[in-house]
Amino acid sequence: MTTHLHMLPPSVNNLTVRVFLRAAGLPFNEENAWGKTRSPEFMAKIPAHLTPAIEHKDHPRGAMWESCAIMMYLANKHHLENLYPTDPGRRALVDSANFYLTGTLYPLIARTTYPRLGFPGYAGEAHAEKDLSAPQKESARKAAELAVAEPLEVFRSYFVRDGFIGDGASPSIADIRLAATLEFLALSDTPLPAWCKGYVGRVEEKLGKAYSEPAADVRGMVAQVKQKSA
Ligand SMILES: N[C@@H](CCC(=O)N[C@@H](CS)C(=O)NCC(=O)O)C(=O)O
Repeated sequence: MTTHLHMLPPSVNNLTVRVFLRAAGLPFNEENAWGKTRSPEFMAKIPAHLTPAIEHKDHPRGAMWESCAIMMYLANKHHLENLYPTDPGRRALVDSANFYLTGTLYPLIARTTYPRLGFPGYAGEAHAEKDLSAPQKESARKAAELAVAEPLEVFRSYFVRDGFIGDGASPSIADIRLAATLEFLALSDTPLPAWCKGYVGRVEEKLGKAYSEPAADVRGMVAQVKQKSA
């Protein structure tokens, strides 16, 4: 059964599921959701107006969102052991990494990079506050950038070590989520640690075109933003 993916090409949340669908070899089609996420048609299916979102006939509501939950659903449904191990210990590593990423690391990366990408900030964040001055916003952005180092080091020392998350011989859904996320860190002033570069390279080498083809959309936009600010 074909999965219909609503996606935004320059987004790393979306890159995650775009890589996953290709790596899993599942039948899918992609629709660019640019300008559509707040439309009544879209919100009737996906009330959170978020991408990535999939439509799938078997799903109890017919559609769902959240990158990690989408990968978990499809990996469970299609018994994708390599991408989402069933051994409880290995699965715990994968789940823990994904929750830590979406709950702790990603919000910092968003506050670091969204102002530079021109993406909207979430309500209450400095970047989204009209009354704050540019230096105040930059100081908040910089604080988030500096705070990225700690969770990143946790990923290195606890989850990734010298291999892949979940201790398998090939990338899991948590590696797809982390490698995709790291793509945006090319926009911070702090250089990406060497281990991150090696790690993304390892994930990309194992996944091949499944990673590099959709990653080109994110990399192209990151390069454009860097060129403009140079
Ligand atoms: N935690 C979510 C984040 C999804 C998200 O923030 N999606 C953004 C693009 S990066 C979006 O679709 N925004 C459109 C909107 O809010 O209308 C995930 O991992 O899927």
